[in-house]
Amino acid sequence: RFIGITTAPPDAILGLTEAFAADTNPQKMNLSVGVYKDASGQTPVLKCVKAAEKWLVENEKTKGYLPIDGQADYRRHVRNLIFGDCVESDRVSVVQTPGGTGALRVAAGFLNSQLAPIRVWISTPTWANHNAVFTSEHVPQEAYRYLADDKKSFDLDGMIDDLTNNTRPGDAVLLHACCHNPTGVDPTAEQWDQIASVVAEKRLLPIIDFAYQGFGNGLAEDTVAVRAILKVCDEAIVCSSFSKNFGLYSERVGAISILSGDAEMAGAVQSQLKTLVRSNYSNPPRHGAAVVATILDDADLTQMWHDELTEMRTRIKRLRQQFVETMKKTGKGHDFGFLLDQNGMFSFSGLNKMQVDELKNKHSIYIVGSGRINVAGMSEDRMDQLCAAIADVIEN
Ligand code: PLP
Ligand code: TYF
Repeated sequence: RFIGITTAPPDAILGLTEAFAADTNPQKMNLSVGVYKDASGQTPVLKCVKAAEKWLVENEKTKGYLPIDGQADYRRHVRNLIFGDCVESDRVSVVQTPGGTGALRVAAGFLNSQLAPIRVWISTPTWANHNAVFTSEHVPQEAYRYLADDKKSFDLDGMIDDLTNNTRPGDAVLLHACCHNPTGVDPTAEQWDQIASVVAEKRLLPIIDFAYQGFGNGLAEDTVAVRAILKVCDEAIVCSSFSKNFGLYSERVGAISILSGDAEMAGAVQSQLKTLVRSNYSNPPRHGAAVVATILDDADLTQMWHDELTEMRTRIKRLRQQFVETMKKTGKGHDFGFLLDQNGMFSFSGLNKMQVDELKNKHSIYIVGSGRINVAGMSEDRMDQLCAAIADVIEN
């Protein structure tokens, strides 16, 4: 019966970590998957998380099932983090999901079950899993221009042109709220206003992927895209992930929030989201969301989180700076100054597939095939080694 089953290709990003693990070179470096590392090369458990977990161990009363749509406290905190006072809270349906991927999958299911036929417009390039998630829910996809031909800057005119002239009213558009994956290239506040007005004019349904809140310019600052959209649209979907900003990657903490025109519609939407969840994973995991809610319920722990998030964000910015300076010092006129305008964990290096392969095969340095580097995985101590290797593959 299983005889005709062929082997599926590995995930383009997570597959590299398998290859990295098998590499015996002690000098190896993994700058592929988007995981933050501190100065000692560890992906630490945040102190605020440890404190919340300690409290939970002593005070948690049950491991019984959560409601289908998740823990109420957590959902309230998510609504505040994303929307603040921008909208009436009874117009927002929030459902706790297993990570941001779970949120995207529920969003895709919602499009398929409630809004079909509907197409979704996705940036070129994007996180590869975006296409996979919408394909799984049979949502047809189209591509809008995003990265300019120089591979360094934002193609505002191309994006506006595609959304204005190529979409049909009623289509959905997937937007990266900040820290665009894989390019690190984000629109400015003014550009977001321009994008939002096209979205509203064409009656597109915005789906905002919010996986890096706090990694760009700050928790509140990074809501710039959400605020621009809310000013002009009365319906929107936001898919949040707390994998990066709480360092809770493996605990699978996320949420889908859907803004509706009024409270009655929001109630109907919430009920449909619960139907989708029930036949999928039934109800979400408790622990990660309980940690987030415990932190956000407590002023001291919240302050500790803000400080730790700021430390991660500023460390990444410092690493960008150090990388650019060290590349310059390799002496061959390598100017990576464009990295300083980019946000978040990732940057497009401009390295081609051959150079990426050589970096792996000759230097045991792993970056994604597209040339995407996880800046958050660099280390001060090994910056010379990294830059010498990159200079070597560029010059060959
Ligand atoms: N969306 C983007 C753009 C991402 O980079 C990621 C990656 O982690 C996710 C969503 C999903 O995050 P999670 O690990 O919470 O599923
Ligand atoms: O882009 C990244 O590296 C992160 C982590 O299938 C990730 O978003 C990568 C691939 C994947 C799931 C998560």
